[in-house]
Amino acid sequence: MITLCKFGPHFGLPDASAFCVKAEILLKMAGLKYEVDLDSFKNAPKGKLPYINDGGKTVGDSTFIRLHIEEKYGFDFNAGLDARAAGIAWSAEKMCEDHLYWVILNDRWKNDENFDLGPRIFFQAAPALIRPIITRSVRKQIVKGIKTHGLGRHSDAEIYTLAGRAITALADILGDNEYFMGDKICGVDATVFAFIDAISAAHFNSPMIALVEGHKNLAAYRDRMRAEWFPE
Ligand SMILES: N[C@@H](CCC(=O)N[C@@H](CS)C(=O)NCC(=O)O)C(=O)O
Repeated sequence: MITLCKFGPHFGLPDASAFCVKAEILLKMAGLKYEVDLDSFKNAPKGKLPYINDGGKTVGDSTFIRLHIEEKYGFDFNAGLDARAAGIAWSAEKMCEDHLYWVILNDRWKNDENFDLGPRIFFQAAPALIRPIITRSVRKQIVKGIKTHGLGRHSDAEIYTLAGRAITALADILGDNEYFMGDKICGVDATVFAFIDAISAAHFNSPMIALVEGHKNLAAYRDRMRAEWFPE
């Protein structure tokens, strides 16, 4: 049996982390049975979620989970894509994970109002006496990480200019397709959906909502994917 370790649904999203949503869709897409564990962050092999335990083997990181499914179960997440399409799909996936991810972090962790609406809940389990210290220290560390990455050195206006270009690029690749790369679902859909859904979450206040809604095809794709993979 496969166990998927993730954070759990928050903020009106299937999971607080887009990487966990991606991993869960990949498991579903491959038709694998799995159970969910929301309480094992402490055992994460890379200190991050998601990870899976598959019959005693632990695999950390959503992309390595994908590779594990491909290798162990022979499922081809690129089925039907030629080399050029597979290249575009991989580039789009990494633009979501290594670029838009930082915009999501910036929106949720730097902005005071969004921090109170979102990440602050992760510290509720900490003892009341030290909760403010832990909350402040982790928040400071994450905001520093966004700066170290580089995105955090831009003004908000500059960040949303860059993010807007990335959203437009995704909307342009999607075009009138049913799925991201055409009429058939493939691995990249798990990632693009997860990040578009997270970045446009109505729970938070962000210009990203209007940027996504401004692309009718992308917003409709997000809604279709949500209905298909998380009907609950
Ligand atoms: N490259 C990883 C990224 C996973 C990741 O960044 N997870 C974040 C949540 S979005 C996490 O677990 N953060 C907790 C921490 O850093 O302490 C993947 O694809 O799974």
